Amino acid sequence: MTGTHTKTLRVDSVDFIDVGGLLSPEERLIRDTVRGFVNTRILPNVAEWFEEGTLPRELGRELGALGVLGMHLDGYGCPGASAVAYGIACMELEAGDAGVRSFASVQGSLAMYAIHRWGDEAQKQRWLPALARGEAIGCFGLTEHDFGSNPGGMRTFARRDGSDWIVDGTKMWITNGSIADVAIVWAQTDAGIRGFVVPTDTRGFGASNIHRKLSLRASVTSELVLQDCRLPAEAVLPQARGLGGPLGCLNEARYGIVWGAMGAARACYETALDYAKTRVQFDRPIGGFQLTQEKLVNMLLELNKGTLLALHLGRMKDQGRLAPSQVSFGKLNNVREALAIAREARTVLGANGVTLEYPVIRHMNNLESVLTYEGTSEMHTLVVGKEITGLDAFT
Ligand code: TGC
Ligand code: FAD
Repeated sequence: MTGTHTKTLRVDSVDFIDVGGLLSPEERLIRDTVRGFVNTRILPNVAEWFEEGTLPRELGRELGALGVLGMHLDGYGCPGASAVAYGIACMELEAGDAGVRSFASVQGSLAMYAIHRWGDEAQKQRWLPALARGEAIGCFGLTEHDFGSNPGGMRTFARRDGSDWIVDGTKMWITNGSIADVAIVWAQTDAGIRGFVVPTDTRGFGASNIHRKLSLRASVTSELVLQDCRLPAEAVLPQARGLGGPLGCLNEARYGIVWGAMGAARACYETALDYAKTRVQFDRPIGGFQLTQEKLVNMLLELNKGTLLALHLGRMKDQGRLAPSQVSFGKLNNVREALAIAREARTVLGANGVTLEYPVIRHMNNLESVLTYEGTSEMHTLVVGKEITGLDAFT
């Protein structure tokens, strides 16, 4: 009878259904290595960075040495890891802080991926090895003040002047903007949307930081201004034409968020579970009250389901059969559930839940940005809605 054996099986209180058991030894090694880095380098410092509203620039080189910048890209000094391995790294980084995962996402999935996917050989040689090592920092300028969810309406314009390009326009909410060495800037042209590789020391390029954020504070967010910014002909990404150029990059970063959100959720759940076992009210640990147990179990269900979903989508991506709408499915579900977990965890901690002494409210506030960037939850709902009905409800 299997029933008697079942009693002796050990069940983990976090990875309850043993999603970790589905990982290869190499994937587990990557998980443990990134987790170790987060435990020693990020967690002891991140509350302070968050409070100060900074992220140390030198972290770029450290993340490069860790091998997580452009880790799913091949060649040019990139590790060529699988999509699952990349996702696991995102999950572990975001268990530290979404700002750190954002740094890696923007560098690897947006700036580096754009060059890797759409660039020519010279652009790849010039930028990818330095970006992989974290010696150079990249950013990705798509959003504008008046064009967030609808980037196709962007006003930034690039016109020809002889063989050169002259770019004018403003980009808003750009992660790493003011610390970047190179910006991937998307602009309208007479022939539709094109992408440009812009060294940030180009005359006419400027970046200033956006202050007073209450979310993703351990992350630099900037406004980019391009004024009569003259670029040589070879600055354009030759293979990218139309909105599919930037949206193709977003698929990569959105996929990383499917995993990353579960890292933040795990950190919140673990904190709430520990707290519930030790915090005493009415002469007993609050984890002994039925209402607290229901909260913890609901968090556990969504954490494990979301992690399993991330792994499933990752395996599909590695097999080359993950559609953009399936990435939207994952981002929509996992960020929504991570936010719900963070909010529930916050209640378990009572007043302690509102301080930076515990990671929960930091993750909770970060997840508000994660819900919005890389496509809002509404946009991803409409992407999935369009896929299942065949009807476009965006306009
Ligand atoms: P639509 O007509 O549907 O499509 C235009 C062209 O794009 C293609 N396409 C895609 N290609 C690859 N991947 C995708 N996910 C794609 N979605 C669409 C499409 O096939 C078409 O190609 P073609 O060749 O036929 O021209 O475009 P639309 O204007 O109706 O817009 C659709 C919509 C709303 C889904 C899209 O605009 C969208 O995704 N909006 C959200 C914008 C967004 O996500 N912005 C993110 C900015 S970057 C950021 O937030 C970084 S945060 C960084 C951090 O982690 O810190
Ligand atoms: P809007 O598009 O104005 O949307 C406002 C609300 O209206 C949302 O709820 C939206 O879902 C809803 N809405 C809009 N249209 C519809 C519709 N058709 N149907 C239903 N609801 C609709 N961008 C970059 O390019 N690069 C970056 O590196 C970057 N980093 C970011 C970092 C942070 C911290 C943040 C907060 C944002 C970042 N962004 C970046 C910008 C981000 O991608 C945009 O904020 C996002 O795409 C939404 O655009 P918006 O803020 O203009 O909101």
